[in-house]
This record gives sequence, C-alpha cells and structure tokens, in this order.
Amino acid sequence: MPPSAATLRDLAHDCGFDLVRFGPADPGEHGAHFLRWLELGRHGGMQYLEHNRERVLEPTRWRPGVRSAIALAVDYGGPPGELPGGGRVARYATGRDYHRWLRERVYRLRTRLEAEGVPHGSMNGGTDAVPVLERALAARAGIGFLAKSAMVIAPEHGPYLQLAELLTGLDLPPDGPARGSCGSCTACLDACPTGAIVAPFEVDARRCLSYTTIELRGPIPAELRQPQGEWLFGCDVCLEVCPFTRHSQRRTLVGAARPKELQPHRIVTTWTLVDVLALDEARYQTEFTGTAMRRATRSGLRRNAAVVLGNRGDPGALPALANALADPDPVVRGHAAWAIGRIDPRANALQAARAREDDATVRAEIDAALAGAPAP
Ligand code: B12
Ligand code: SF4
Ligand code: SF4
Repeated sequence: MPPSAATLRDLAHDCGFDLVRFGPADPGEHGAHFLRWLELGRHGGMQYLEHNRERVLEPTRWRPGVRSAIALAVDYGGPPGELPGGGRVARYATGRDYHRWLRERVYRLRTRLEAEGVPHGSMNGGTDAVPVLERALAARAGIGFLAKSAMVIAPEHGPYLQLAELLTGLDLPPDGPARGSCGSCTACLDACPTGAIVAPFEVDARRCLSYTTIELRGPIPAELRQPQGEWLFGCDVCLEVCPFTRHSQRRTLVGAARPKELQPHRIVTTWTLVDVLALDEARYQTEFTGTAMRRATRSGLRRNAAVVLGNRGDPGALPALANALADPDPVVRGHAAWAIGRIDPRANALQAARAREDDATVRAEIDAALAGAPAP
C-alpha cells in the first residue's frame, strides 16, 4: 500500500524540502516554449539541452510508466556571496555544491518512500542536471508561479528556490497552480545588466551572465564584460531587484538558522580576486572540489576574475594582471590584457606582452587594450 498524500508531504518536509506539491510529470504547454527557445539558438553552447529534447518533452522516455511529479523546493535565500575585497558569487553557489546536497535529500526521500511501500526502482529523482524542464513541473504543480524573469517564485518565499523532483508511477492528486503573478512589475527586465531577459518570461542564455561566467568556454564577448560588473560566478540581479525577495520568509532566518550546506564556503570568505586569477591546477582540484563554482572550469574562473578586476579599476591589481599576461592559457592572457586596458592602457606590461605574444586572438586583445578601445 503506497503512503497517503499527507504522509508523503510529511516525509518530504522531514527530508529537508520547504515546499512539496504534486503535479503532472510532463511540461505541458511549456514544451513549446522550450522548443522555440532551442530553435532560436538561445541555449548557446549548451548542447546537452538539445540532445535531451525528446526526454524533456516526454518524461516516459526517461522513466516508463511515470504518472506524476512530486515537485520539491528548498529556499536558499540569504546574504550575498562577496569575496573579501570584491567580487560576487551568486547565492546558489556560495555554499556546498547544491547538486550534491539536494540530490542526497531527493534520494533520502526516495528511500523513505520505498520503505513506506512505493515499489523499489519505480521513481526517478533529480535536480538541475536532469532531462526535465524543472520550472515547468514546479509551476504546474504549484510550487510557485512562473515570473517574467523566468524564475519560479513562491509568493511567500520569493525567487531563491532550488528545484528538485521525483517522477513516480503513483497517481497523486494534483495540487494545481500557485497563486501570485508579477502584475505590472518589470523591475528585472529593467535591471538585467545585459538585456538577457529579451521579453517577459524569455531569457536569451547567450547574454545571461550566469551563462557567460559559468557555461561559456573561451572568451567572453567584449560587449558583455563591462556589464559583468562584480560577478565572478553567476548573477543574482534579476532575483535581488524582485519585490518578492523583499517579502520572503527566509530574510528573517538569515544567520544561524541557515542550514550548514548554505553557509558560505571558505573560498567565498577568504579568497580574493587576485587569488582566483592565480589559481593553479593543484589548488583548483583540492579547494574547488565540492563547490558549484568548479563548473566554470579553472580557465573560466580565472578569466572571470580578470574581468571583475578590470571592472573594479584598482591599480593595485596591475602586478597580478601583468603576471597573467605571461600565463600559458590564452584565454587568461587575453582577459588580463582587457583588464589592464581598463585600468591603465599605457601600462608597460602591455607593450612587453605585445612584443612576445604569438597568439593572434590575444594580440588583438592587447592591441584593443593599448588603443583603449573595446576588444575585438
Ligand atoms: C540551462 C539552465 C540555465 C541557463 C538558461 C536559463 C534559462 N532561463 O533557461 C543559464 C545558465 C543562463 C541559467 C541561469 C540561471 N539559472 Co538555471 N537552469 C538551467 C536548467 C539546467 C535548464 C533550463 C532550461 O531548460 N531552459 C529552457 C528555457 C526555455 O526555459 P526558461 O528560460 O526557464 O523558460 C521557462 C518559462 O519562462 C517558459 N517560457 C519560455 N519562453 C516563454 C515565452 C512565453 C511567452 C511564456 C508565457 C513562457 C515562456 O518556459 C520555460 C519552462 O517553464 C535548469 C534545470 C532544469 N533541468 O530545468 C536550471 C534552473 C532553471 N536554473 C536555476 C537557477 C537558480 C538559475 C540562476 C538564478 C542562477 C544564477 N544565480 O546565476 C540563473 C537565472 C537566470 C534566469 N533569469 O533564468 C534554477 C531555477 C529555480 C527557480 N526558482 O526558477 C533551476 C531550475 C535549477 C534548479 N534545480 O534549481 N540556467
Ligand atoms: S541572471 Fe543576471 S544576466 Fe541573467 S537574466 Fe538575470 S539579471 Fe540578467
Ligand atoms: S522583478 Fe517584477 S517582473 Fe521580475 S520576476 Fe519579480 S515581480 Fe516579476
């Protein structure tokens, strides 16, 4: 005998989920939006989304016999992640890698449900890196409403929600959509530093700082570097400006009540941007393992640190950036040149690097920096 809906909810709360709702296992009308988004190329280089398109649209291809989704969410709202001396990390990535601890909670719930009579192996669980349109499932189950920023927002919690789900063969009574809407607000569209929210509900990932600082390999397009501002990893601007953030419950729980997984990692509390710029392979392997920041790769993190140092305009960073002009990684060299160009285009280090540089892309970056012009 499978557990009742009430028992199931209790178990989910017990396993650490703030919100639990039941809904359809397929994305419904959201599927068409997803397809259009792919056709417009808005996924950029995230090929895995395209490769998984069939399973995303039809969850039974992933889990035959699936009938319902148990939509789950954890409120991770809290203070911003700010490195000493500057540089920001999006809140979802400041603590222990959320993929790990959320997955642990999902698997714990699955084990508890199996102990309560749900057949073994009949549920697929996951978070983020799964062939599921998680916002669609969450919105359809009523975890929150789909907002103009494309975030799922629970009115009483705000947008800082990590989503997860268990797809199951159980027939669960659907909860239906949540109340709430953006109304006439457009604060996130107005505040997005890169114009990535191209229309209400539509994000072009190629312009989103969360894409350029995390998923993108190689150079960051020149026109998106200055708008990156202080962001070393990810971006929270569209969440920070949202009126639902100001009213969220978690704001009253900041500090001791935050679970240990959400406490800032020592990289966030002790590293500087110059430390990140100088990150070597050994420290990347030892210190970044277990953080979500690792996703950006060592090259990407150092590239991002150079951009933020350039945006901060602090001449104190020039020696570290000059060292980076001799780095084996051309992406780091190119972005260091860009950063020096922002701080002091007449710096001798740029002339010296120009004389020895044999990579055409980096040479073009140095030339643009020397000319005080935007990079190519
Ligand atoms: C790829 C991806 C990204 C990409 C693309 C983002 C995007 N908007 O698609 C990038 C790297 C840019 C990204 C950024 C972020 N992400 Co992300 N991302 C994903 C991932 C892996 C897949 C998303 C996807 O398939 N997108 C496809 C497009 C079509 O979906 P969408 O833009 O969200 O659009 C939805 C609606 O707006 C609607 N829609 C689309 N077009 C239109 C048009 C109209 C007219 C209408 C009415 C509706 C509509 O359909 C979609 C489905 O509901 C999911 C995890 C998962 N497996 O689902 C996490 C996920 C969406 N990301 C998440 C988070 C936290 C973020 C960031 C906040 C991280 C950060 N701080 O840096 C930012 C937020 C940026 C933003 N405003 O969306 C959370 C969102 C939680 C929530 N409360 O909504 C998820 C669910 C991960 C998780 N498990 O918690 N992400
Ligand atoms: S995460 Fe930042 S760059 Fe991306 S849509 Fe939101 S405000 Fe724009
Ligand atoms: S800032 Fe305004 S428009 Fe954007 S998600 Fe929040 S309520 Fe909606």
